[in-house]
Amino acid sequence: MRFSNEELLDMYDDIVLARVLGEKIVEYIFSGKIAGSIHPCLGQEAVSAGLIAAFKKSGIKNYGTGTHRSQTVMAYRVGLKNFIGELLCRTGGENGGISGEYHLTNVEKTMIPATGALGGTWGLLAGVAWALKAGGKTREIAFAPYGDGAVSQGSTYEAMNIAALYQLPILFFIENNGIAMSTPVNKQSPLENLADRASAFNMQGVTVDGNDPIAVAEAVLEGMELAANFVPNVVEAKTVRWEGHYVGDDQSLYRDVSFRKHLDDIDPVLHFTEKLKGMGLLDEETVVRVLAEKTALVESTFDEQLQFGLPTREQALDYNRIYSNEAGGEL
Ligand SMILES: Cc1ncc(C[n+]2csc(CCOP(=O)(O)OP(=O)(O)O)c2C)c(N)n1
Repeated sequence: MRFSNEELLDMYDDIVLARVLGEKIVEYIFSGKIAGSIHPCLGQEAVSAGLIAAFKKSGIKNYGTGTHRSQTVMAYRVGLKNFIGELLCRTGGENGGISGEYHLTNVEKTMIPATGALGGTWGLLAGVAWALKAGGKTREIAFAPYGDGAVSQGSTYEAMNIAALYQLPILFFIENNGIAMSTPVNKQSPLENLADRASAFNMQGVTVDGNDPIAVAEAVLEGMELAANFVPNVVEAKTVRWEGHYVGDDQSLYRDVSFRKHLDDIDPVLHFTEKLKGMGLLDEETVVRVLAEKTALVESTFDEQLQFGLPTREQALDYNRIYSNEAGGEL
């Protein structure tokens, strides 16, 4: 195993943070603290924890985003406070409340925004990878994530083709949660593993258990190392979406929800907790403490960010903050 005991405990911190953040987001949407629609990450926490562990360990700078369910990855890139501020569209957020969750941007912090129309982000990140290579950067890569539905957009194949042809430093990551809105994977693709599409571009494609943060972290570490050596590749992590597509979506209208009676069987947080207990790294006291700490952190950060106001009309419409103005002069 590549991860030290300390790193595994850090991974545990992140998987618990992902669970707490996911649960609080659902709770706060229903209580009206958060306005708008968010895609809950519940059930997919091992993916976020594994990604963050790989990012921390690799020593490779990666530009990108998270999928619209990996809120903890976005928070990792810009900081929890700045992420939650943006989620609440408050002026204390990373972009002063004008980007919201999905368009969070700070290139210095490696946070590249995702496109609202699915399919664009991989192309955009292939462009980032091109710029890194053209700029002579070493050990800097683009990290391009998508869900199982989004990877079937035609533009993703253009991005994979260009990446493979020009040997760009990019890792394409598929967070396969088994369903895209209401369409299960087996109704969208004839493939058992979506990473197999990589072979059409002469790239390596690896599929791992997305409910196991260590498996995700190991595969992503290897994928990042390849990308840093100008070998673009694909990693797919298979997991399960527990909730509706967005908070408030009644998934029983399109999906057999009987699996929810047996969530313990597939709960990534529970399984990782048991694993670390079995290794003698965790005891019940630490489990209780970490949960309490993460809950207090997330709650206090929401409370703090709620003290900030919403952007004014002038701030929201300030084109100089929305568009790059590298050409100089005021727009
Ligand atoms: C081009 C385009 N079509 C449709 C949508 C609406 N939409 C937003 S998320 C989503 C489902 C994406 O599924 P998947 O990629 O599997 O991610 P998941 O939501 O399961 O995490 C859809 C269809 C969109 N944003 N862009």
